[in-house]
Amino acid sequence: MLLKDKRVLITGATRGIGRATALSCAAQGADIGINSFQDDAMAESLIYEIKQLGRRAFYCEGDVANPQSATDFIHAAVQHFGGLDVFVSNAGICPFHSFLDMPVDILQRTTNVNFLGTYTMCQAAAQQMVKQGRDAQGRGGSIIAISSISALVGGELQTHYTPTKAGVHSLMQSCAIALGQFGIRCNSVMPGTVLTDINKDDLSDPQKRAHLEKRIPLGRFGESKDIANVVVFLASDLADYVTGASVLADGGMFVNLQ
Ligand code: RM4
Repeated sequence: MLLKDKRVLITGATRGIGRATALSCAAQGADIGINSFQDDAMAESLIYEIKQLGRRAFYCEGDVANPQSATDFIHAAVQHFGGLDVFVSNAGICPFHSFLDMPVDILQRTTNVNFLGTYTMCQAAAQQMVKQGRDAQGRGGSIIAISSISALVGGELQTHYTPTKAGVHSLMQSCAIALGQFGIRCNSVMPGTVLTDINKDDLSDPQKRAHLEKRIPLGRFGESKDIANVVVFLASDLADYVTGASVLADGGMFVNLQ
């Protein structure tokens, strides 16, 4: 039980990487608080699955692009669990679109969800962790943000998206410095191409799918569970000396030039 009795909060938790992370953390002994945006049925089914694993769970609906959602989510954690030990900022969108005719509303929504949402959520989580103080082992908490391989490389249809993932990566580095004095660790995970709702349409193009798959030395796209496993490690006490790090989980895609 790598996460026994830890209180873990996850944004965008009802689908894909977020859902896999919630279930993996619960399977490792954690109680789970979930956030999602207007996805109540999926949230209720996830709450049921977590409780079937014998763990506590609560759901706090909210749009991460609205800073009030951060306040509400942390308040709910205090109400239900007395606080939190781990915060996972996972919520993100990637509405693929060409650069030259990128509508401002798509650019703004992507920025507000992926970067502003991560910033305000992690800030609210850190404020509560600081208020809680360190535990008997001197641990102050673990904050994990889901960045991407796209923090390191570009995408023709992702000019609005890749900068947000680079920003998430950089935010965790700076938060690691700002929060180390409180014993709070901050790290990012960089998934490669993981099959989820976010890229279902994009990867329905057989040529693009084959191009990407050919670039992966392990020969397969990632699954949400592959990323959840990395989050469990960073959330656990096994990562006690890991902060400011970025863990690339991409099947070798990034390094594979030739
Ligand atoms: C990831 C990466 C994947 C893409 C998703 C939407 O960061 O760019 O290739 O499918 O985003």
